[in-house]
Amino acid sequence: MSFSEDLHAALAQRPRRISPKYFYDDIGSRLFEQICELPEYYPTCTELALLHTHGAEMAACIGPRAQLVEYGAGALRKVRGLLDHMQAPHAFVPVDISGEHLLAACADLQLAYPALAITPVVADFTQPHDLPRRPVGVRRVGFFPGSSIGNFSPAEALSFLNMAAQELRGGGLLIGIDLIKDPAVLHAAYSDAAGVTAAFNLNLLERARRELGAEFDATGFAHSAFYNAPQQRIEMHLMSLRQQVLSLGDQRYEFAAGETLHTENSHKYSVNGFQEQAALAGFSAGPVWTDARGWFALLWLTAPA
Ligand code: AVI
Repeated sequence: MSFSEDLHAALAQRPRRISPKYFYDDIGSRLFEQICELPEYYPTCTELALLHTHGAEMAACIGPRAQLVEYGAGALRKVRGLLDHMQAPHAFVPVDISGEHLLAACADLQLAYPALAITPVVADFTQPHDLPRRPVGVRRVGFFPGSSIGNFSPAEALSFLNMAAQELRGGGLLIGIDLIKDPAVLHAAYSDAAGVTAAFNLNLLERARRELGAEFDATGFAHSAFYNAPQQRIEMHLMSLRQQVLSLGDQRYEFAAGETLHTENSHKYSVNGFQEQAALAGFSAGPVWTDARGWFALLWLTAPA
């Protein structure tokens, strides 16, 4: 489905909701990089610190001569914490849907690791995809940092884990998850003082204006982010501040005051709860690395044989 088809479908249904994948056009991707630098957005710096401090232990789990597959590779900053310690890596295989960004990030990485075989795969890793062949004696290991799995629904998360368990048979998965914590910390992280997350959320509508000619009053929508405790997730919405109409193509979509377009879920986990989910897909739990505040975790999961 295209952005246009998905947006029409999202606006026609109640409650209104759309996939967060539409955040990431060029402007949205740049805004996300800015979010990662915000003082309130702890996941990025916490995970980078874990990789920096425990990279050697993680590389020991990965083992020698591994084919390392990164799912949804962004700027390829985090993998450096592993590559610095991995023993004779066979290849690094970043998989990402955005070919242009992926190739640019690979070129940068190659400069820093000239001897590393980098084989980018331009694909949506949530859909069936091909990976480079894995020679006999080479272990395939997945890397899925950033708690990106938190943006999947529980069913999507399980289907990712099922796919990964098959693709990584005989190897393992190193995955970052954001942990359940004081909602005040979460609220600050998803409604930052500088308003970058608000701009990131509102960019979805701006993108619809740029790409699809959508017409609406930008001052009529506000960023809304809150922790839904029973569902253990941050929800992001675009909330209509008054009764208004958004036009898309030849359709007019009415918004009541307070009505929202639900744009993202960001699930938070307990370590045990996540390990139980992974076990349903056939993974067995291994070492876990968390920060002193217990806000974020990297988990090693052994794939089925
Ligand atoms: C990409 N993903 C893991 C981010 C998150 O925290 O769920 C996206 C994000 N949304 C708002 N801020 C960051």
